[in-house]
Amino acid sequence: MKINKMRSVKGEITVPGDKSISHRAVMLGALADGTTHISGFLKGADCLSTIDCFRKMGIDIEVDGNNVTVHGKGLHGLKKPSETLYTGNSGTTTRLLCGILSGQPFDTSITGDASICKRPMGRVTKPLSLMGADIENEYCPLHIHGKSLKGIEYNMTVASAQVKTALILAALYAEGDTIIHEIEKSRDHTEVMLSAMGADIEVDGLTIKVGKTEKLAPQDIVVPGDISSAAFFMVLGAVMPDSEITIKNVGINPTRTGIIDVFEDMGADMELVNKRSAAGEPVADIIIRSSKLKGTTIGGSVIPRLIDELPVIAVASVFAEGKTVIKDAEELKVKETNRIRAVVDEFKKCGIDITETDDGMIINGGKPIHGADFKTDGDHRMAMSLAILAQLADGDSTLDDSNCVDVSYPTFFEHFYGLEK
Ligand code: SPQ
Repeated sequence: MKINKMRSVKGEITVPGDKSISHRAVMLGALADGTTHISGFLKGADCLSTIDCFRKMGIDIEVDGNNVTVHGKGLHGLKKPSETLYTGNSGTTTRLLCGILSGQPFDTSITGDASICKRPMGRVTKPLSLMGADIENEYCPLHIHGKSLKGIEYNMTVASAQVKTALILAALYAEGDTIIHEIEKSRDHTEVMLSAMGADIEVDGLTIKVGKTEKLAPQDIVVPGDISSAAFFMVLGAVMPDSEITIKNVGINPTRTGIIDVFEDMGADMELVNKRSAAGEPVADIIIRSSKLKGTTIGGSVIPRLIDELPVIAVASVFAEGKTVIKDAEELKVKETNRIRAVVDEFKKCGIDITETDDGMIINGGKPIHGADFKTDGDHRMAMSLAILAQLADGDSTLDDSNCVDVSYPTFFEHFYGLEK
């Protein structure tokens, strides 16, 4: 796909629903006793994989536009699927299912696409095994033999919401309390949703305590717009000349707003307006205007709060004056692609001054760049980031695969070109 150039952008968009919340709403809705109504659901490929897996376990799920109705059968109502569960490109589906399926009275197998088969699953299977789980393999396909589980106290070794959530979900089935200590605060949508559903869960800073839970109450879940999708338009609006974008209804849960902190540091012309709460999650509209960005250092506890936004933040830093250092971000290596290597390799094609480091990258911004033929390697976030990078490059650019945006943002290109002034 050739990336058509726009001179400036203006307008209003509503980004699709939050991917992390959409997954959790289906999973927890399936485990609740009764009907959960979800509005604002993200109909991206990853969340549709989650729906497909639960349908294969006997859960009746209706999809009508972005409204989803999940007829939950309770914590003990799943049935053994007759085939291997296929999770597509979705790390969240794969890892969270490990937590749920470890304590079921039946065996299951899970696999996904080529990217999923390369992503490490030992980070969930190992701590789950301490609870008594029996999972074969550390890469997909995984074979899960359902067992009785017991609570544990566990110090996390990576800042990962997926690992944390897998343990929390297994803990709902385990005898005795499970206590999890995070090393950094990661997204807490599972904890928020489970509390609302009446689970035995307490959060105190970085510590989460979960007891065996008999019943989850179904909910009406309103999914806010995904800040990880809004991030592309925050960067587009900031770097394009003579531009202004209003991004409506964006989830601003503090465990997700690292990009807002970084944009403030970089001097972005940005406003958060109309702050409100939607079904337990904070929401706002974000207004972003052309900005004179400056380089910054990004590392430490902010990393889990913006991990998925780092490729597009790297794009912003290309157009910022001075040096940007991204550090403590080794986790980028185990995403849909190695997102440190992918960003560095693709950015170098444009003549960008970028250096790969062990835990991130260093970018010297504010210099002219030229277009290139980009490879996405099927990574949705790389595709969208590179489309924005291409806007300010001299000459033409192409993307080898633009369909991968369907994973998290099927309407991305419609919104992107719809903003041309
Ligand atoms: O679901 P998947 O494939 O892992 O998706 C990604 C993404 O870029 O969309 C990561 F590749 O998001 C993860 C995120 O990086 C979604 C997620 C969640 O919903 O719990 C948590 C993060 O992963 P992790 O490993 O840090 O817990």
